[in-house]
Amino acid sequence: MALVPLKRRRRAPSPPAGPPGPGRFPAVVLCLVEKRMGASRRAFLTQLARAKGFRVDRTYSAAVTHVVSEQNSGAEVAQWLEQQREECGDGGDPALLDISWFTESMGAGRPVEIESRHRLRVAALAPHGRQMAPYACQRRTPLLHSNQPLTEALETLAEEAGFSGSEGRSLAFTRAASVLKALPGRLGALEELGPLPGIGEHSRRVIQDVLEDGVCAEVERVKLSERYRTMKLFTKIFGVGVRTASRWYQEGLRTFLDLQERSTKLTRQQQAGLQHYDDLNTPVERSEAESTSRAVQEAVKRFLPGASVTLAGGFRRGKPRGHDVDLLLTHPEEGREVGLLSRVVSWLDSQGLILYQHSQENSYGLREGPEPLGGRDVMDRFERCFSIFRLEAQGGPGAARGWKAVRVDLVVAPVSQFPFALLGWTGSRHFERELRRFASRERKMVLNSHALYDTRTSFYPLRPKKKSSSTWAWSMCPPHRETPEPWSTCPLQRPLAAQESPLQPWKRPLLPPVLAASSVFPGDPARLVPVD
Ligand code: TTP
Repeated sequence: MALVPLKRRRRAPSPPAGPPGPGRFPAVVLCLVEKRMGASRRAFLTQLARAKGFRVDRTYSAAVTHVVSEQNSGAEVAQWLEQQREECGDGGDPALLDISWFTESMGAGRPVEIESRHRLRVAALAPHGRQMAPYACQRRTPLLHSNQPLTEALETLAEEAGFSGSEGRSLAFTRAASVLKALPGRLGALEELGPLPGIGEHSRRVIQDVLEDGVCAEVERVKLSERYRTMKLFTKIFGVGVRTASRWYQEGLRTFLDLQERSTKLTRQQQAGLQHYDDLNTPVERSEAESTSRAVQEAVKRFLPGASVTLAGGFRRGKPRGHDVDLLLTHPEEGREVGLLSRVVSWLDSQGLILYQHSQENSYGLREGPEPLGGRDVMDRFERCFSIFRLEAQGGPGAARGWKAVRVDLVVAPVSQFPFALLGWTGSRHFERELRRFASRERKMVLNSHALYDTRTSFYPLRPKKKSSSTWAWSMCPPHRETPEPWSTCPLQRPLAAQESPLQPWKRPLLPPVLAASSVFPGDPARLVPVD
């Protein structure tokens, strides 16, 4: 390629900003990777391509169809792409090409057909696979990834297995999907997977079918099956779990009309769920989650100044939308949070903001100790309120009537348990499950949303020592820029003296053994994907 000398010119003009229209080839949008190519050469190539009628975008977006780089490996460009996707919050699935494709296209005056010799080898997947950590909580999983059709197929089977009560099978498909989400690029062939952990025979067959035919017949059959469709319809009602939906299905119920005609007995929660079914199954936007959080903050401030409200769940992981809003309430002084929830909920109710609510008391006793090692206690015992808010509609389905029903969970955590609550409520469910499995199998500890216990020495809870502590669980909920309070005010930011311990009557709070955070969890959980 001798279009321009590789040597850098003294002043590198940046490529002309903005794409000028669709160009002569509307199906092709180029983006050139500057790394190794250099700014001046990139600017020159951009101008050249535009002169020939190509659209060349300066920054990456989902519109880009061809990413061209020079002297970079496939793995490097795949990593670059992942970063761009995260930055622009946009997906896209462009071809990753070597400069040879660009040179030939310029020579031909049109985009030449992409041949395999033009493609960058992202077969770095196999080596990556061999290095891939076995637990999902040890892997970096980006919000947007390149294997959507594969993970969707596996997750459909996971969901179906869950509907049939086959927890083991459901978990196997979920694990396989989670591994694919952590791959650095798009999987082109099954062989590229190599000996990846967590992908069993059945999942491999599904992957192969999707890679070869674009769909997997088994998945398509499941999606069309009456049982799957009915279970999906019913479990999307707030308050209806797999067991209830399954019973209704066995009784021959298939539609909401059936529920009505057979006078099916519904709980108050299910009635509310059915009444607001459409709204509750419309994604909650981040702006809606934030305005919910502000409303709760205002109420909290009225009754307990200094208390904090933290947005958790998928939104804390960076998702732009979710199915509900999870808010954690705490106060920097242990015990001050008691009684707060009922006052907040009553006030919000009096303001006409609550359509439905039911609360549950805190039932966690530190004396009890945790579940036995390997126990499956994923539910926490914090005081909480399951509610449906009446939120001012900001466009969308509720715009005509002016409001929208939104599911909100309010959870109160005493400050000594707050780091664990925040970690537990950040999710995803699969991440949490894996974290607990890691704790139990690899560290002989028990982690839940209240505490971390060392079962080798005792069942005493370990407490976070300070922000910079090497406790791995603590390090997994670092102060994130999106996490406002209570990190700035939280006393746990400094080491607590034994007498300050909120964990009385434990005689002596055990300090965590040295567990290097980096060996466990290299990334920031706030940027992890939901894998459930
Ligand atoms: P969810 O709100 O159920 O899930 P999410 O926010 O990840 O998903 P979406 O984006 O679709 O809204 O739960 C958030 C996390 O909180 C979840 O990963 C596990 C945890 N959690 C508990 O610890 N206890 C609970 O009772 C529930 C409902 C969730």
